[in-house]
Amino acid sequence: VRADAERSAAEPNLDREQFRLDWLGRKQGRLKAISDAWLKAAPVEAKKLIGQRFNELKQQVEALVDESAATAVKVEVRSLDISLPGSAHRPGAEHPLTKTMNELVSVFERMGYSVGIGPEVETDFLNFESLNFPPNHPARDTQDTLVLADQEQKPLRERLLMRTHTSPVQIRTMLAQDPPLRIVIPGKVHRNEAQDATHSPMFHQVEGLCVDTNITFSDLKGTLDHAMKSLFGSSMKTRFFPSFFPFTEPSADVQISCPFCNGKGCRKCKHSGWIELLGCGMVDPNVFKAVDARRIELGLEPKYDPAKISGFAFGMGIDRMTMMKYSVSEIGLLFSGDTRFLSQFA
Ligand code: FA5
Repeated sequence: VRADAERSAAEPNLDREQFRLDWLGRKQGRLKAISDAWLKAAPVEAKKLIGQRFNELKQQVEALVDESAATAVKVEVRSLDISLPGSAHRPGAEHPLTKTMNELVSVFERMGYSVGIGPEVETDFLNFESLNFPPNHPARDTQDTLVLADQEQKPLRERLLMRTHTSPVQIRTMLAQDPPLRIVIPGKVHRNEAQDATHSPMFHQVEGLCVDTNITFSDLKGTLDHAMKSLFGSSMKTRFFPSFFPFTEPSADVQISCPFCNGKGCRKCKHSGWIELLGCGMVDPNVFKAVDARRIELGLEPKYDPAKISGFAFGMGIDRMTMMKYSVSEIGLLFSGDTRFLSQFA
């Protein structure tokens, strides 16, 4: 009873340690004194009874000590100083690549385009053959391909590979939908290329496809000029250079006036004032023919007669576009996951 009373008295002052020492201290604690005075000195016939009583007392005291400790934990929690400054949690931010991709996609959405996606593992037919790259044609060498293992026993058109561009999704779209259509397709692509400052074996493209009656090259120019101005600012200029892609005819490479020097000429644009950003062109009639042939194989009505419809397509490298937009010197920084780099975009 005395121990209990003392414990209660000690609690408001949190003097628990003193209470514990007073009772359980090895040299001068009360239990030690009781043990010396009563237990050790007891006559043999009383030892059992006194021992029992002593143990009861000891357990009681220990329970009080434990109870005090539990209360102490609660008291300490309650006594947290809420006026202390908290530790900062920095919120995450959109990756610069995702930012560029989303901005670009929404520019096209505002022009009435819908958004599509496709798989990164493709068939040779969709990645190459239907896009007018015949088997063994040298144009295939322009996109060094990563092929999946154990495909040799399959017919060439069914062999699986990592898509080298987002253009196969043009074919997927035309097999699934009837014209007219306007679609943008963002996604990852893979090529067997060594990494340097501007090349990566995995990079990102945004593909575009517009098919309708009477689509002309000037529609293509106007659309891409508007998209580039929306992304880089209205003072930016575009120019179109003749180029070659098997799936577009005529084809063009689009250059924009260098955003680093405003077209005056600097190291970034090799003093030309222009930077190349994307490939584009009018959909080659052979692509429409391949789509209709495949639609017939699949039991669908052919709808892409090149005598009745026309279209344009484009493909942009989003990694390089992001590098332009945010003055990033190394493509590898975009994939490094280095928070010192990424936190600059928060
Ligand atoms: C194509 O991939 C075509 N499919 C584009 C196209 C689509 C043309 C529709 C016409 C109609 P190209 O191989 O040039 O084209 O690649 C397009 C863009 O991807 C390039 O302009 C460049 O910005 C980017 N690119 C190509 N290779 C790499 C690479 N290794 N690393 C980073 N970006 C790359």
